[in-house]
Amino acid sequence: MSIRVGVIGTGNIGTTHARNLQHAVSGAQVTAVYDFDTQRALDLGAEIGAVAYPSFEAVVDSPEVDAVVIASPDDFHADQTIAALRNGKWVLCEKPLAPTVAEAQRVMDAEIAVGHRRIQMGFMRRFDPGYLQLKAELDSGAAGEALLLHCVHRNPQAPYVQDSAVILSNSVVHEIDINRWLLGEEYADVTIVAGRSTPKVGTGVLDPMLVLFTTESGVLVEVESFTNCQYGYEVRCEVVATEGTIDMGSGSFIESARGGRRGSSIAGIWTDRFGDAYLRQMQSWIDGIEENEVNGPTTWDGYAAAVTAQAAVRALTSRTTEPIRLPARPALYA
Ligand code: ISE
Repeated sequence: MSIRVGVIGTGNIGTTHARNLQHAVSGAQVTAVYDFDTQRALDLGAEIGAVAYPSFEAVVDSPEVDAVVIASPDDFHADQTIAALRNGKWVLCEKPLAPTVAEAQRVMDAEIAVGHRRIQMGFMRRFDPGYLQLKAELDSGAAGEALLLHCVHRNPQAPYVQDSAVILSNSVVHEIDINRWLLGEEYADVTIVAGRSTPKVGTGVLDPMLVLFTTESGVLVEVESFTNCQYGYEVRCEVVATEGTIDMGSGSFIESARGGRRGSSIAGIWTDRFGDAYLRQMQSWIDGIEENEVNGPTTWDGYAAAVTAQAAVRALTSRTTEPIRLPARPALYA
């Protein structure tokens, strides 16, 4: 029997997830959608054949829903995830788990109280072919041990991200998670470096900025975050290691030459660059539910990312290196 999914939040990513689940993921069907923009939910429901519900509470309470995708604005993630847990639902929570550590802690406490992992975090880059190849090459040891990562995360525009702290918790959170996963270790500290910002942002917003992490083993992770680069959507990662380098490139696998010019296309938005990863993520989530387990990043990963992001937010104002300290990992996430 198909896993019946409710999608809360039918903006860009919620709609992408709903369409993937309805048309491309095996073992799932979308039975419910909700958005505070009622018409947007009605339009998506009519398009994919799902019922538009009047509230998120009605979705998480529905006997026609087994699992819920939380794709609402970040500030709603914690409460909606906890409500879904308390109604016995499986959850795919879009990143971030929560903008603050306190909210992330509440979610983790709620899942520990349930006594079984039921939340998968929407860190879809872990399913991206480019990052999977990068990790496989690093783990092979052929390039030696990682010493330094150069990361670039550029959005063409991010009008709803007009705050340096939100850029860290909403956008840089991807680098925070993927580099923990890539290197298999936690961070020790973080420093923010910024100079002139683009005139496309308001006064005081650091865009671009460099976020410099040091891991517990001393690997330097440098992240350029630029959310208003104008030219396109680009995510890069180059590993500098003891015997060589490994470069994921920009994920555009085709380079063409004609008319005296050579080049490749550039993604317009994250659903272009990571379309395959979003689909693979959803299939892993549904497959995991069928096996009564979480097949991907857990609430602990969401919590660790929240702790790290909050330390970066402190570094924004302190303008000094801030330590990053995680508590012991709860047994549920061992
Ligand atoms: C957005 O929510 C995403 O998750 C994208 O992957 C990221 O590039 C963007 O900056 C976020 O706002």
